[in-house]
Amino acid sequence: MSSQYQEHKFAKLFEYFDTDQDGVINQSDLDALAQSWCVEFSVPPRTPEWQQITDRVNELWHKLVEYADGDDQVTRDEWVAAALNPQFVHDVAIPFGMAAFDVGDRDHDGKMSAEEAVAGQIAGGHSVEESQRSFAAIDTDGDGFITRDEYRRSLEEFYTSEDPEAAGNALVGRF
Ligand SMILES: [Ca+2]
Ligand SMILES: [Ca+2]
Ligand SMILES: [Ca+2]
Repeated sequence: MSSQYQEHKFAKLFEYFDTDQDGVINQSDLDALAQSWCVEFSVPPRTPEWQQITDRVNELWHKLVEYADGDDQVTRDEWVAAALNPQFVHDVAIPFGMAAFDVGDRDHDGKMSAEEAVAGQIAGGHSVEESQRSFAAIDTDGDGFITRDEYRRSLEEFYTSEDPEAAGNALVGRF
């Protein structure tokens, strides 16, 4: 079952992964994504953190290929089908989202401050306004930090909720 709303939402995330915007995700798109994270967060090449980011992104790529038709590119339809698959969401998408959270948690205190979150979102191509809006939605208890639990819940909502007002659906901004 899928709704047009969910397909729109996943299509927006597809654009994020398709870094060269040629309409398919290749390994080179994800390499470029890892690279842009490292630049944004000033992670020097060949450090343990750099290795971790590279490994997680490679893992995402191999899993995506497994869930798609196994060739060396993932189309928008293949991506949307994967995102609608609860097993993919549980085994691949949520762990990857949590790895991204840990990269963005620059001071490693297990929480995302507004400053950390907005930096990460701008790296993802969002405007400051969009980023602040999604921060406020995901920080459900309004204490000024997004905890790992709040983030995990918002990821789960993002992949499963068809309610445009659900906090998790603020993750990719407006669409
Ligand atoms: Ca591409
Ligand atoms: Ca932090
Ligand atoms: Ca909070």
